[in-house]
Amino acid sequence: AAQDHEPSPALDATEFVRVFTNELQYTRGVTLPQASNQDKYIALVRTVLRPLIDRWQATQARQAEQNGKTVAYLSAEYLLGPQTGNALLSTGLEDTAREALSTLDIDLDELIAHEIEPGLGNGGLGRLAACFIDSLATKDISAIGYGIRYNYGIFRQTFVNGHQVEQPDTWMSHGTPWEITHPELAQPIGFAGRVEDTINSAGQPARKWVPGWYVQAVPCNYLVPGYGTDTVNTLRLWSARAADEFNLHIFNSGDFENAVRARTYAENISNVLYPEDSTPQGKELRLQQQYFFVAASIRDLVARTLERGVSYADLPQHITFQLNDTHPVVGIPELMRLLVDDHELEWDDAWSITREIFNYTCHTLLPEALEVWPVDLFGRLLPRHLEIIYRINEEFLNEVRLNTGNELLVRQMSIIQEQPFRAVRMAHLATVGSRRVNGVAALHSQLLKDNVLKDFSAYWPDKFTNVTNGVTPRRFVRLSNPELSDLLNDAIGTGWVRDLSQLSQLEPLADDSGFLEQFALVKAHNKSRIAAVLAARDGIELPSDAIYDVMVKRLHEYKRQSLKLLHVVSLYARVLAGTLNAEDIEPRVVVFGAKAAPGYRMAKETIALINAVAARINNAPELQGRLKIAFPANYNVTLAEKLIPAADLSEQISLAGKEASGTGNMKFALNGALTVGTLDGANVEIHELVGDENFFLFGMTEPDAESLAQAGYVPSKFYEKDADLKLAIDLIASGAFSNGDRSAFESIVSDWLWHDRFMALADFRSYLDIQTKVEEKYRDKAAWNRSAVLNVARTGFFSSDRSIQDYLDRIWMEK
Ligand code: 26Q
Repeated sequence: AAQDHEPSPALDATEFVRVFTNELQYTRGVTLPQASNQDKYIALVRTVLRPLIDRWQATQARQAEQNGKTVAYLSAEYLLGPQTGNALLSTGLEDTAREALSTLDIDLDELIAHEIEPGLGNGGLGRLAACFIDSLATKDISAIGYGIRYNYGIFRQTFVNGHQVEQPDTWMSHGTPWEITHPELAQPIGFAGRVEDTINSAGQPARKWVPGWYVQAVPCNYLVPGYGTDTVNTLRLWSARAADEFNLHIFNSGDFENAVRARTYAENISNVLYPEDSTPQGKELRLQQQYFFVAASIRDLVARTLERGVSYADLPQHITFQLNDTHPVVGIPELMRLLVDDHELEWDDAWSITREIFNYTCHTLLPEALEVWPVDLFGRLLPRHLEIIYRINEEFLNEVRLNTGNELLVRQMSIIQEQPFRAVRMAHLATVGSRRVNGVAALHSQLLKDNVLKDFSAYWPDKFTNVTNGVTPRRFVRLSNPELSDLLNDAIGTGWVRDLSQLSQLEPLADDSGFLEQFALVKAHNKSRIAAVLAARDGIELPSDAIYDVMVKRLHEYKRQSLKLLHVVSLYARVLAGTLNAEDIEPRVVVFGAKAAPGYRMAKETIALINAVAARINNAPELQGRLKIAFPANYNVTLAEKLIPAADLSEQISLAGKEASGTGNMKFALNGALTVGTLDGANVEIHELVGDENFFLFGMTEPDAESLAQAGYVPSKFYEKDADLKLAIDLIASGAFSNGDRSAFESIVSDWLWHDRFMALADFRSYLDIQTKVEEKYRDKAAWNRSAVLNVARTGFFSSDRSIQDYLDRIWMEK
């Protein structure tokens, strides 16, 4: 039955050749001998798009007819990654395309590699949105993703003398054949201006927003194909175009040249993705982005639903808006404004509809990552929305006062903070205006209830739930690890691609030495593949027979890349000091991939330090080539797909209680890497599922870390007490990695000794000890491979298909 779901190609090789050459001729205007790689790539995409567009149109017709509930995922980020392979997979056209193109002497893989990935997200949150829309389509759910079509996605990272330098991401410079744009369907989005008293059509006093300027939101559609199903959903990203009215309002006619020039102000809105992913800057343009895409999205879906004859009161039966963090929360007052001001509903009716429609997913625990908007800025840009928020807050706080009589609680729960400046607390607005609030891993959801949103969870215990994150097995196993996929298909059939829980059928094969050897061959193959990729891409030379120890994620202090680095430096320092023989080091390649927010100084210095250490140890004769650091620049989805399948060890070493979930951790485990990790985020659930023997657990627990912080953490005590730690830090401080310049990494060294907010030094000993266990286990190949296979067999839970089912059961379809 599983075989039934294998996509069957809509074209054979002969037809493929015909359509492809036709596209070359009539959309590119070239003959085959004239065609560039860009021409061929576009012709390939347009050929593959045809059957997808047929399915897409059928999906829209079917969903309109069914008239059920549509899930609208609102996210400022979608970190899609390359599209071509996924489209070939879902159309079942990969083999056909390869065969067809080879008859024209074209290498399919070369064309696939030609694509520049749409990097319209920062990291975990944006990639999660991309996995979720994949799963929604695969599960045949009527869904639409809404977001922003940035002209420039996440910056391209380069290293200059080991320091990060950002380059603009020009992913659109040659256009993209994946996008279907409709400028004629643009809708005007207002900003600023004033609010007036007015009389509504029933003769009642009302408020009316008169915006000061407008921008047009142009829908750009992307197809989101399910796997093994006919469903092709839509990802609708909005692009900003200057409205004609724009100039009339701001400039007098007459100054034509300046009026035209001023159009770029409006078009700026969708120009660039903000690269901060943890300490949001309260930039006005960012708030413009948020309102721009949310207002366009809500109007789009509400209008289409009302057109189908649905009444206002019934909107919650037909629409659910899922808020991906607080970035789209301005949607709550926007829907209120739409219902009350534009559609003239009573406030109370509008409010009960709104609170039924929105749900909020929180992705953080760090207080500095919680979004707040100064009320003066907010009120200037969105004056009517601020009024609405004030009224929501007033009524909410009156209710809290009535129910609890606790004035302190009233202040704590207020949507408006007074100190250190008056601002809208977006997480409070989201919680008050949503029916359900969820965290992204079991521990995270618990900590949300205990800390960040504790007053709210005490007040509304049933509002809070958990949905543990997941990743799409299509992209992160089937596409990225074809050799493992073949092995799985032979062992348990092909059903796992749509039902990842079937991986549990592998369990008995963990004791089959023949299977373990085949598994080891796949891993070895993937290591050679990544070694070749890194040699060609970055000029990095690596042995392929070593432990591949991989830490890839955004650079942040709480994630503790510096702890990984201290481990490496400590091995080197001990070899130099003569307390460790290089021959006793199990050969190891430590791979880092990480972008730092451009304004995050400590993160950027950490990058420079990793590169400096790499430059030294990679050529240190004392180490006999047994320890290497590879830090390829510009880690992105394309590289992740090559790197993760090659990993033996997955580094998930955040301070317990700081990483909401993590999703890289899941991708690694599913590809048979063993995790070295703390009890943080979804690591807790991975550890629980794979079993302690198959996971390298270390470090403080969240309560441990909390007590240490309460007791007064003094990192220098750990430095004084631990000779290996001291040796490592002293080596860095001595200038060994900076040509004797002791000042180069001075701020990192003094941060370790005097602040160390995320307690890397406190976990150092435990981390070193567990890494010794890693080496011991790796020497026992059979034991290692057994654990690796058990990681695959026991982590099917982390499919984003399962996450989506949880959203359906606990949030979207919950009664
Ligand atoms: C907000 C306002 C202004 C500018 C930028 C931002 C902003 C942008 C991106 C704030 C946060 C982000 C991204 C957060 C993020 O990626 N969080 C991660 O989400 C993952 C998916 O749930 C989790 O697995 C990670 O643990 C969490 O860190």
